[in-house]
Amino acid sequence: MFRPAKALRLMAAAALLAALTPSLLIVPAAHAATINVTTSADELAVNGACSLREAIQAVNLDTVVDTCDPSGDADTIVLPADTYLLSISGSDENGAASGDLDITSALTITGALSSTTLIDGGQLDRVFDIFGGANVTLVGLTIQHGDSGLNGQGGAVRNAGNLTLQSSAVISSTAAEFSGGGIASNGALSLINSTIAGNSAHTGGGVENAGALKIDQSLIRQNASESSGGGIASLSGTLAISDSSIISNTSELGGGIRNSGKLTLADSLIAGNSGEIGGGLANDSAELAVLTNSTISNNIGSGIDNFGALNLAGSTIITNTGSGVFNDVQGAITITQSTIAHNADSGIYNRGGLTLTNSTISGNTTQIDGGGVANTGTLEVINSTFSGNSA
Ligand SMILES: [Ca+2]
Ligand SMILES: [Ca+2]
Ligand SMILES: [Ca+2]
Repeated sequence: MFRPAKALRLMAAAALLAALTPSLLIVPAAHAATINVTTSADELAVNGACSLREAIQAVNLDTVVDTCDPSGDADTIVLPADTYLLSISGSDENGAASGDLDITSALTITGALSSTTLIDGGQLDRVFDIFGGANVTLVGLTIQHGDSGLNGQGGAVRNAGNLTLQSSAVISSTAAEFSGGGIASNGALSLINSTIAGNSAHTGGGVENAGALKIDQSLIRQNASESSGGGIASLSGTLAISDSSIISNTSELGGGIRNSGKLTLADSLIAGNSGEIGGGLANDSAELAVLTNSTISNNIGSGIDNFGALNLAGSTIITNTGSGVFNDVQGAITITQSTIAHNADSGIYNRGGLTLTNSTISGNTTQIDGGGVANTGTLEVINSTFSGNSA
């Protein structure tokens, strides 16, 4: 029997399929090769085994190196779970022949897991050197024990190209005389579901950015720098952080983050960092920094030290050992729908321009004047609550 409802459904399904089919039939124009690394040894010998260094040379040169065959443009190197210890020394070399692994071409390196696939620099040099124009994705691996020595920025990674780090980690690396203990980037860098931990540098213990840096669902933990940006030093360019944690980093200026570029931070945590100026965040950018739905807590020093322009909305600044927010004479801050509570050296110390709207300032203390807000600048308070502060 003819059933119009079912027929209509079938016709609709057929139409949908017809609409989808052309896109389903599209296949990549270029053949993308997969290169399987078959030895954990760091070698360039023609011995029937494809090493990581040989695989990268093969992609860079688009030619077969030993048994590594890179047919096509966009190549994927597959690294089985193992420790790949770099042992061919010789820094300041850019053909992946010695020291760091130089990448000059489009490339994806896929490990098994960040806990089982380790690329270890052996403190010989940094680990990866990514050149301008190279589009590189690193997935499921850990990069460790890089040391750029006297050979410039980037303890583990120097990026001038377009680098995405996904479900990966950069740990225990150093650029003692330079910036970017974990990664130094003046290109485009995305950290997704990744960890940057235990790195150190003169500036930017975890990451130094002078390009476009995006951090999502990631952890920046226990990095240290001498001068600024224990976790991250964003010296210029853009820094966009979402759903991430910046924890237990240390520096002189900006224990967690030092920002001199354009910063947005959303749905994130800056906690337990330590800094003389800006325990959690030091912002000295004239470009508006926008912080939303975030928590800045338990930092040693102030939660935020601001010398620039900053908007804080829907956020909590709590139990920092210095001021919750310190706003210097040249600083301009707008705080909306936020809570500043239980900070030890005034909730807010304002010397510049501050507008406080629909916010709560409670339980803050100081040994001097102004437990809730100590103000020597320009202050406007709209519809806000002050309670339980002491001085
Ligand atoms: Ca070989
Ligand atoms: Ca190099
Ligand atoms: Ca090299």
